[in-house]
Amino acid sequence: MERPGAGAAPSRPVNVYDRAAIVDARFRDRVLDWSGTPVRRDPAGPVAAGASLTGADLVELFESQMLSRHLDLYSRVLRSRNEGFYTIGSAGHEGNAVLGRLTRPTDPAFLHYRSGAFMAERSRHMADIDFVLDTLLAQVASADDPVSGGRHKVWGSAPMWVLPQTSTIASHLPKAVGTAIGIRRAHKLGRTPPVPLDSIVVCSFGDASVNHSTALGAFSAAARAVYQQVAAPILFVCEDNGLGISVRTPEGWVEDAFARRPGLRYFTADGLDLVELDRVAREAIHACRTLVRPVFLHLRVVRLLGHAGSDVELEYRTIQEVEATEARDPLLRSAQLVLGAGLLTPDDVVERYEQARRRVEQAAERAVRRPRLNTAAEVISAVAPYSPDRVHEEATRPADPSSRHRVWGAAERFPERGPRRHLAALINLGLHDLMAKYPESLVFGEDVAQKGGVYNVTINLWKHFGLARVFNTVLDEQMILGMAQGLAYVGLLPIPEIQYLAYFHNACDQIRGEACSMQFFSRGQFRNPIVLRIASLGYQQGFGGHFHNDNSLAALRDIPGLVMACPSRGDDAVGMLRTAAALAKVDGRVVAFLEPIALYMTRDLYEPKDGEWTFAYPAPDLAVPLGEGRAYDEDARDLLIVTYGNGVRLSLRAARRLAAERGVRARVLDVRWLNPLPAAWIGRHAADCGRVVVVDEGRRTGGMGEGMVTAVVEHAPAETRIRRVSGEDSYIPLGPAANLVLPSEDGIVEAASAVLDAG
Ligand SMILES: Cc1ncc(C[n+]2csc(CCOP(=O)(O)OP(=O)(O)O)c2C)c(N)n1
Ligand SMILES: [Mg+2]
Repeated sequence: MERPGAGAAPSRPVNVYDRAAIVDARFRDRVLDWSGTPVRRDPAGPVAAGASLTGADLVELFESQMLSRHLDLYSRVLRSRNEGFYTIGSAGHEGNAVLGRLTRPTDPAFLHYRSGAFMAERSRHMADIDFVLDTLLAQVASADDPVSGGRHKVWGSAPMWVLPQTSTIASHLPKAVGTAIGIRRAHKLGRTPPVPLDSIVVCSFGDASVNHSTALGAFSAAARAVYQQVAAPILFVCEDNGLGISVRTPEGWVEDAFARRPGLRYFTADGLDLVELDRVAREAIHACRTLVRPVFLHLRVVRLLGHAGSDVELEYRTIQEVEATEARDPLLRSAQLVLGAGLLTPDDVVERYEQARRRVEQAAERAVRRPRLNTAAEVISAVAPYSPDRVHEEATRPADPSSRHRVWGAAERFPERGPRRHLAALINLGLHDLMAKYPESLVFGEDVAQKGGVYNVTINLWKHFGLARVFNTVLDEQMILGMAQGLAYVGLLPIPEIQYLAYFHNACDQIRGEACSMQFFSRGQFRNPIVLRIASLGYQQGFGGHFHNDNSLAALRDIPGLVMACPSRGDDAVGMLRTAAALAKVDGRVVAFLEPIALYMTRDLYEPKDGEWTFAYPAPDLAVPLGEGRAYDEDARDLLIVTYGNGVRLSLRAARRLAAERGVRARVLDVRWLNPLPAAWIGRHAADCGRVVVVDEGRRTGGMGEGMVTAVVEHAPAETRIRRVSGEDSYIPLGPAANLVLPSEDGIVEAASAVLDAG
């Protein structure tokens, strides 16, 4: 459909759907048509009576706005040439330049995807950064993109403390709150945070995003912190354009939902008017920084050029509405301010606008010639860094004796000199030693402090290390995991606990979408090392039903870069915890440490009171390296049983029966590390024995069994015979029926007989 674009010069026929061309042309036309009388202002003085903004500031802000706009316009050109791959822009939101200017480049920023002008302003502080070229390198997915190395178009920069965000709206809010709390917490613990102590955290998002449960949890946690006298200097910035793609935000909703919310200071400004915005943003930033508490800055903006380049706004908005919105273009408002204050003439403005266009065009032509990612190895190099020697060295480095003495008292009371204990007790002792070794470590979660956790695993930690290091959190798993990421960014070592595996699933995206993707999207420039303990798996004799016996591992297994550890006995757990902490410290890794609840208090293996499932505490210079499993009865060659967690104890019992009933000697492998699986090691043992039973407490579909069978297929001779015993594709029911859907000793013996009898 061709007709003269409304508002564009009639001599210039344009496609009514090409709003970018229309907005672009209208800007120049309106500026050149300007017929006001300037009131000349000294660039060094206020730009209007009573304004906090000077003329010189205004001109620079305006330049940043124009650069951001041209990046949006050119993203469409690159897209049409199939050379650019991202067209979500900042048009209409360019007022956020003010926040880029008024905050410091050391104020950590978690930004909305419409933050081009913010970035342009923040980069003014940085001599070595070419914001325009860097943005274009990201748009064209060049390997030279300084943030993600061509893995995504994100707003991010290590030197400017802008942490790259994923496209999942609202998912960045919990970690932003965690960072805000972490800065002072780190200082309180005697650490030097990587940013000044009076930093604030900037966290921006759209108006539709405020409704997301992830966002609401973060607002709640930040506001609640005020009631606990916990410093949480976070500046929430809601850039309210009234739309979430095509869905309207009801008039007045954001204001009414946040203006009177306890614990949040609310400010609002016309985000199109740099003079008003500068005044209000100064107040909001000042309040946040000096009161050290959360502030909600509500900016009323517009969205121009649709949601993204592919969005045809006219499908859900009338042309009149679109034109009325375009008439409110913030660049036109800034131009009017600049012209009205006599800082530039209309010709100057257009000249600068065209200069910005040329700068973007020239940078784009350079960007498209820069290298792309060419191999899978290059892409994944940022997913899971691993330095085995350094990790092992770190894991086996004991805490200095004086800090151990402080925890345990005399050397005779060091736990390695104590009796054999069950899993829960040994993990508890291991955590004490880890906290002694790493003064920057924190243990937190629901009920972990005075109560010591539901299963006493964290008992007494708070007495030794204080409530600043061992603390109960708000009951929100997304916030616990967000807090972990935020604390990690300021140099702390988070050891959060999730009370049950089912409740990890409740917040999985914080690990899947956020924590584990950070090194990928920042080429390792930002890391969020975390040792995440989760009480897991089944076999509580039907007690508590599914939610306390969750055996679903699929959602963890496929998270790129996530290490999964699952000890079956206390000494292994301690050694694996040491490696988990070392992986976090050395390589910035996220480790999910799955603790089988049913084994926490288990003491016996074969007979009541045999005490064979209690173990001695390993000396502090011992650790279990990543990927190293444990083999029981390595000389056995009749049968191999490959398993983990509760399956280890079941399999050892089944092996004893097989020996007694059939005279068969079975070797049992506890893989210990579920991801990455020690596949070649499994294959080697399978080759030795020729017959394999895989015992997987997880579900038949998506549990660990599929991976363990694949390990045998890929790493053992083709004639190796395999049977699999696994959980059913079901939730675990309450009461004794639980055993019907979980692998049993009988089931293992049966599978073993089948594989042995199969010839
Ligand atoms: C969790 C999640 N759900 C859906 C989407 C798809 N999506 C991307 S942007 C968007 C609308 C966001 O609107 P708003 O927060 O107002 O920001 P705006 O784009 O208007 O600036 C949606 C639904 C997403 N990115 N993340
Ligand atoms: Mg919106």
